[in-house]
Amino acid sequence: MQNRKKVEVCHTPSLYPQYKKENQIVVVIDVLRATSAMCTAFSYGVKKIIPVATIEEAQGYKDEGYLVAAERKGQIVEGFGLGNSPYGFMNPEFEGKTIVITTTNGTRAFHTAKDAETVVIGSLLNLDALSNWLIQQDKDVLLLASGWKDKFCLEDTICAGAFVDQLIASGKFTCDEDSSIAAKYLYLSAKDNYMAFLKASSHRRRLKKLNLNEDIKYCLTPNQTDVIPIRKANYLILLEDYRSI
Ligand code: 3SL
Repeated sequence: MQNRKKVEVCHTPSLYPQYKKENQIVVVIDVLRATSAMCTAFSYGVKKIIPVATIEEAQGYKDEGYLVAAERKGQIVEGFGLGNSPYGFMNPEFEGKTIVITTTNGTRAFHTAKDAETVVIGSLLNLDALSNWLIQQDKDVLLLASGWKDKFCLEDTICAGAFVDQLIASGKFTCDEDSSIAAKYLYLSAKDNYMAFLKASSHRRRLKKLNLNEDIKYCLTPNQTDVIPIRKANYLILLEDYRSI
């Protein structure tokens, strides 16, 4: 039998040192809402995204004339016109543009994996496209959940579990860590109605209080795009652009 690759789930950025391995593909996941917003931006024609960790860095880019999105506590940071809502990125004027973004957890997780050889962006929105690509790579995969301020969160775990499910079903992957097995079972329990399953989840409640229910519904609707954002240096581009460089 062919040597199967490992798929693992890391539930928060601070656990990453215990999961990282050489030659592994890291999938950064922040379903609500950073990685969903990034996938949406690319699917609406954005050319490049520069994730930055701090508001100060974001401000520096803004001062240089960049288009900058900044979110903290689920809201647009004062002084920035754009936050983390996927709907904010459905803008034809952004086609071909570079966007700088900072968010509470998603951009932090992206930087946590800075030493990984390959980093891609995952969400429910690009679930099938990214799963199919991962299955073809013949490399171990680590699904890195952004969580909320380093705490476990349900929506990222469920999304990670959906990737685990597809990779295992391909017959090319195995998972023997409890973190991946738990993610897969949570996904199987949630998949028929993500909204209902996540009703009591902390971030869904947080966003609902901010009247962001439409964002939640959108982010929890799988397979709305085929984009695969991939890291090059310190920024993200589309996989197809990466291949043609
Ligand atoms: O934490 C993040 O990166 C954000 O996605 C959080 S929020 O959905 O904008 O509140």
